[in-house]
Amino acid sequence: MLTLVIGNKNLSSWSLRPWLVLKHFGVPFQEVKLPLDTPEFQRDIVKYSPTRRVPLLIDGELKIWDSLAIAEYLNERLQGRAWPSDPSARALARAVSAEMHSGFAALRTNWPMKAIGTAIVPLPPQGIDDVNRVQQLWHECRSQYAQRGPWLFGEYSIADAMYAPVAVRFRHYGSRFSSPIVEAYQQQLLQDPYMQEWIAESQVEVDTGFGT
Ligand SMILES: N[C@@H](CCC(=O)N[C@@H](CS)C(=O)NCC(=O)O)C(=O)O
Repeated sequence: MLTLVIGNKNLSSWSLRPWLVLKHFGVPFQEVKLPLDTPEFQRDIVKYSPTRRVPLLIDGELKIWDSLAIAEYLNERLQGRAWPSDPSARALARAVSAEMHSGFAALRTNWPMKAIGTAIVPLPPQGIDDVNRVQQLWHECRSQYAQRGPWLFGEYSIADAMYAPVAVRFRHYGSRFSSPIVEAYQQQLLQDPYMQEWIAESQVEVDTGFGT
């Protein structure tokens, strides 16, 4: 049985990504949840992660840190099913996922993920550029792959998991959308039953005061 060590569901955008990959591809796992930004987190995370960060996947003796490395490991266990089967689509899916993983710092810093609630927080120009770029790539992917299914590259892939927290941010901070195609994809991510499960569990955390 795999174990995924994660942070609060309300707050931990990096944890959400591999959690969604596990759920979407039906991989059984158990989760260990640590409350971010608490002394308890600092005490317990050292038992699991050399980087003191979540997420982390445990498979027997093997410990894999970092969301994208976990997603790649799961993809190998799934015989490549977590990326698009078409080589061109697969290359683009990897490019947009890498862009998410290494970029959009202004968006991530100014609009941290909160699954519950709403807020009005103006973005600096770099944050607005990030929002525009995300929406541009969503529009391009959805326009190109619409006939194959409702996800970025038609069928669900790691790329959708990588952008799921952005859909949550857009909702929380009331982002505008550059086109109906972009807004429909945000809704696709939010209405996903696994995302709904994550949001419901986030609400329980908030109601019970789990973490911050
Ligand atoms: N590049 C890492 C980022 C992981 C990360 O920053 N995780 C945050 C939570 S979303 C964390 O563990 N923060 C705890 C801390 O900094 O003390 C990944 O993709 O997994």
